[in-house]
Order: sequence, then C-alpha cells, then structure tokens
Amino acid sequence: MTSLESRIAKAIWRATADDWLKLTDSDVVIVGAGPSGLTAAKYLAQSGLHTLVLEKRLSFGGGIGGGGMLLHKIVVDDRALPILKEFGIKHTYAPEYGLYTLDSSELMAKLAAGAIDAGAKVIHGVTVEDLVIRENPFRVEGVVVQWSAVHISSLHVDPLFISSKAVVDATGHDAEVLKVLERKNPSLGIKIPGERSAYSEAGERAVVEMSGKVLNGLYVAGMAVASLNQLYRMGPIFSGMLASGRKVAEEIIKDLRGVHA
Ligand code: 48F
Repeated sequence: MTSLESRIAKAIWRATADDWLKLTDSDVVIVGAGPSGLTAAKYLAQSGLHTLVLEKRLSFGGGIGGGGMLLHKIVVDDRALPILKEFGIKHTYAPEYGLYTLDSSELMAKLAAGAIDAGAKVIHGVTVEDLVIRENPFRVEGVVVQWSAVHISSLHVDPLFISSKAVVDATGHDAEVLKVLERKNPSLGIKIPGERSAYSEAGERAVVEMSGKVLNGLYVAGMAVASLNQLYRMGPIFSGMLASGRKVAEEIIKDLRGVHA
C-alpha cells in the first residue's frame, strides 16, 4: 500500500471529483448559505430536487451569527413556528413581547443540518461571480464559479460553470447575483435600489410576499428581495427570512415539477 500521505490526497481528489461531476448538472443552485438559502435548500432537497448551495465563506448562517448587535439571541414571531418545528430548533416564548427568542448558534447549526440531512449539498469557499444565460427568450441556465481564495487574491484565473434549471439569489443585503445581471445585462432593465430604513413589521411581511421568480431560471429569497424591491429592513427578526426561503422553494418545486410542495 502507498504512504498514508498519498492515500489521504488521493481519497480527497477522488471524492471531490465524484461530487463535482454530479454537481455540475444540478436542478437548483442556491447562492448563499444564510437563513433564506438554507431553508430553501431543505425544502427543495426534500422534494427530490438535486440541490446545491454555494457559499463564498467557510461558514454557515450568513447574518445569523452576529445575532442582534453581537448578542447571541435572535427573535421570530408565530409565522416561523412550523419551520422551526420541522428543523427541530428550540425557542422560548416571551409573552411580554409576543416573540420567541432563539440562540443564533442553534439556528445556524440546525438550518445547515436540516438542509444537508434532506439531501442538499453545501460547498464552502466558492464564489458565484456570474450567471450562464441564454437569449431569445432570456433565461438563466446556471452559474459561473470561482474559488473564493482566487477572488480574494485578485489572481486572474478563468472560472468554471455549473448548469442548473433554477438559480436562487440568497446572497443577502448585497444581492450579488442580481447586481451582476444589472451590470452585465442592462437590456433586462433590472435595478437594485437597495433596502429602505427600518420598519420591521412591513419589511417582514413584504419580503415573503415578494420572494420568488425574477425571470426565467432566476429566483430571489431573503434580504436580496428587499434590495431588489427597496423594502424596509427588519433587523434581527428572522421569521421573514425563513418563510422567504420556504416560499421560494415552493415556487421552484411548482415550476420544475409542476406540483405544489
Ligand atoms: O446575508 P445572509 O444571512 O442572507 P439572508 O438569507 O439573511 C439575511 C439575514 O441574515 C440578516 C437580516 C435578517 O433580518 O437582515 O442580514 O438574506 O447570507 C447570505 C450568504 O450569502 C453568501 C454570504 O457569504 C452569506 O453567507 N454570499 C454572498 N454573495 C455570495 C455568497 C456569492 N457571490 N457567492 C457565494 N456566496
């Protein structure tokens, strides 16, 4: 048998290549492993769709980890309860405030575990830098990917591609995928004005209502919805993020499988 070092390297090369050969043709690519992206991933994978989450950092949860101003708690309201139950996330009712408090660490860990256990694949350290498109009629058919380390180093390295039937921009406040469309495909008329100041109740409602399809093959969830539609920001209440992820999943399942979730 060859040396342990050789076997370690070969095992990793082989397993990585096996994964990527399958992932290169996915049903759904979700960009961003924040609350909306991970929630969407669970419901999509659960429905049998081959679901890939690409996260540019080496961590899960996006904006969850910072809690409310670095305090380790976030809140949700009643609307999140069915989703918390499905992920097995503990929560405590605060009757004087009409809200539930949660540990941000548990929310991050269990959203990720729920998505992975349902069959979604999450790959860290990959940045989505562009989209694969087709014209007449316009549609999105995948993503252009690069190692985040290459991005950070500013080396000039050509990226690779992942084909998919649906792409979800779940990149948060920056709406990075939609901004690429705005910049590179101006004829589409997509504008990203950014979010408004805080009005938590209205923001929570509207972000769910407006989650869904942007154009053929492209969907949006989470705070990227607020940036696209200039909705109010809501702060560290996460019912809207979770419900937005579920809603986008339901819409994709309906579009790709012709059935209701
Ligand atoms: O920002 P993020 O948590 O997005 P979200 O699901 O949730 C927003 C809340 O966390 C919070 C809030 C709630 O009231 O306001 O901010 O909308 O997670 C977005 C994830 O996407 C990753 C980023 O690192 C983060 O983990 N991301 C962003 N751009 C890219 C990306 C990219 N181009 N490629 C890959 N990952």
